[in-house]
Amino acid sequence: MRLNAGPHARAELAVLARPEPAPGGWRELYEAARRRAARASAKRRATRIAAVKGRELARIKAASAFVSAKLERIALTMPFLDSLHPFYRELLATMVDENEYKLCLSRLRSAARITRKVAAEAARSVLASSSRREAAEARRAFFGRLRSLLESLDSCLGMVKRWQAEMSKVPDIDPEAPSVVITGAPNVGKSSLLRAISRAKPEVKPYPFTTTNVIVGHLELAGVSVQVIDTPGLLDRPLSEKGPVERRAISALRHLKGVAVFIFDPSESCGFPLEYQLSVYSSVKELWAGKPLVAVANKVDITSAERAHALVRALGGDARELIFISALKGIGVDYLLARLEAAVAPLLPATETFLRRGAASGT
Ligand SMILES: Nc1nc2c(ncn2[C@@H]2O[C@H](COP(=O)(O)OP(=O)(O)OP(=O)(O)O)[C@@H](O)[C@H]2O)c(=O)[nH]1
Ligand SMILES: [Mg+2]
Repeated sequence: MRLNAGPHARAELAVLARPEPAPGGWRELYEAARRRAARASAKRRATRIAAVKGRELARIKAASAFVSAKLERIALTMPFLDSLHPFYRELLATMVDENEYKLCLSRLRSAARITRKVAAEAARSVLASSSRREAAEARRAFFGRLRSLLESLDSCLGMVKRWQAEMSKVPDIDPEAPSVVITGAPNVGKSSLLRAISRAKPEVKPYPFTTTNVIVGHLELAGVSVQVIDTPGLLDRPLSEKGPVERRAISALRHLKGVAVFIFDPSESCGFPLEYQLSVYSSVKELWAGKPLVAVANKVDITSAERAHALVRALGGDARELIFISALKGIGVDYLLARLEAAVAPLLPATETFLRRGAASGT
């Protein structure tokens, strides 16, 4: 069962998922327009001037209708940044420059308008022409203008194509539903945990920054399917210095709801000393303020007692709730799941809670 997926979130995702594919470059669009024009006039063998004009008009109309509709569809099916949920808006901001994005989409829309205007002018010239040659010249002039217009859009079309490729990697997350957000320094075992508790298969590698995007899996907690979000590793540096990959994790911590799992690697085999991981922990606590957070010490299978104690000492009061696990070996994972269930249950909508109680009591 999908939990509390608001209609607003669904509509956004549908738009993110199905944009009108941008062409590889201006030439692809131009050649497609020429083919439409050729097809539109294929059956019109004309010799008399009126018929010749009709054929040229059909070519112009077919090409301009195709180009303007295509440009408009591309612009309109790209997500409208201002109305996106803040989580998606911030996530997309790591992939696109907002100003460049808006400018480029508005250029596509105005190019669609200009195409129609230029076509109307060309049509008037065709109608006013007094010979076959004049009519053909008016049509050629139209295609010349169309060609330079599309040429001038080349870099914009290329950008849209790149943005669409990036956006296709954005996972289907309902930002209004409770999530389990897995976070921590790089290489500590976040993706290994997602693998251990869901059917998702994120990449796991023995080096930092393997995960470069937010990844979603699903987990049944308290009888309800809950989203589990794996995030890129965080470094201990100010927000202003964070690159796009880290900022994807930040957008999840800032805007998603539910419970966060902060993973420590006290064995330090991740390559980040404990002290460093503790600084990352402090910044995550700030970002996730007011929402439940479960601290986890991973890689218990290779952690010395001395390193484990060092973490417990450094955490002070927070160590009371620390859970030792091995995501790789499955040690302590059931206990962690029970803790997550207890943390998520109060966040579930009242109807869900009611249904679960009913099921438990056999009603
Ligand atoms: N011994 C041991 N190794 C583990 C455990 N969990 C993860 N690892 C190893 O730690 C390395 C990093 O694991 P990942 O799951 O990719 O870590 P991550 O935190 O997702 O890394 P980034 O995405 O790069 O931030 C891999 O070599 C894993 O096999 C564990 O419980 N025990
Ligand atoms: Mg990872």
